[in-house]
Amino acid sequence: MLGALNLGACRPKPATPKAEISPSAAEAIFENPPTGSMASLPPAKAALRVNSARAMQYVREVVAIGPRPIGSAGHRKLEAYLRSHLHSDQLEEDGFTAATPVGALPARNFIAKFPGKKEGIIVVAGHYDTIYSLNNYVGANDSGSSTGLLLELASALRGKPREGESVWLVWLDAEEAVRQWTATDSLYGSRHLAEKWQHEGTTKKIKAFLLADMVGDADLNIDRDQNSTPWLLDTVREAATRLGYQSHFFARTITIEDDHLPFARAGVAVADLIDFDYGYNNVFWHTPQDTLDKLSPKSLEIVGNVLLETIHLLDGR
Ligand code: 1BN
Ligand code: ZN
Repeated sequence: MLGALNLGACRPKPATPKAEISPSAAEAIFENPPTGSMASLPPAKAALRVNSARAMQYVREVVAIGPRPIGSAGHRKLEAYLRSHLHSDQLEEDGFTAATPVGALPARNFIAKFPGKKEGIIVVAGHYDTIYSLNNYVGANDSGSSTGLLLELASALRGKPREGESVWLVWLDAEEAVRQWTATDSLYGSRHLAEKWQHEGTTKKIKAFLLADMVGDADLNIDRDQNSTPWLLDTVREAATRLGYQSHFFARTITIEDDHLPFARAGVAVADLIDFDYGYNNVFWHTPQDTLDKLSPKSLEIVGNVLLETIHLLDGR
């Protein structure tokens, strides 16, 4: 949707709150980083790291299922696949009905919980559905990469007691529009979960919401999104710089509507890590050319390790 995307200058520029975020929510997000966030000492223990080959294997297996739009056989297969990998991870299933332009469709978010010793929750999310009706579309990057990378993060976190905040990994459903991207035909899973968490009192415990979307492109250039929270983007940049990956981050500034928005509107600090330049001028996006051959395990490793390093930095703040 062109209305949702503003390809801005090719260099980072000061971010300003977008009109889509209410002034009060924006104020809460932009002005309330966790106490001492910028000046604290690094935490004692080293950050975890991902296994790039295993991450790529997860992506391969997800993509081998074929198209995964809501209501499809592929979607049900992927749900079973997620369950089989996450059953030991305090898995919560958040089933709901999406009211779409083509009628009511079953949808489901998956939440795997890795408890920490500190109060608070760091969320890492990505969507697992593919676009609704396009023949021969397997969505290797959008959404195979986020689905597989989150599974790898689960593998990295599993069985390792956490000193910091709890980490919740969230596989969001029904990000894609069923007909055409509008406020009501998109982001079904994230809108549902943000409302549920608000209701349950979870929102106020969330220290940061990190979103990964389209993170597998071999030519990795994560955009700086102006709907994300500046202090959290700065933390991501610091993590990337510590790992020597800064050249893959934030050379271009864009404004994107994605699964982070419902949480931003609820006052949560959010960062969308998305590479919205998939092939020259994004030509592979939402086309049958979104296939595995365009992806690289190295890109999954870069984003995965930057996410883990970001969690590590947040743990110490
Ligand atoms: C990202 C991947 N998005 C959909 N698939 C969100 C988006 C929607 C990005 C409209 C740009 C325009
Ligand atoms: Zn998409």
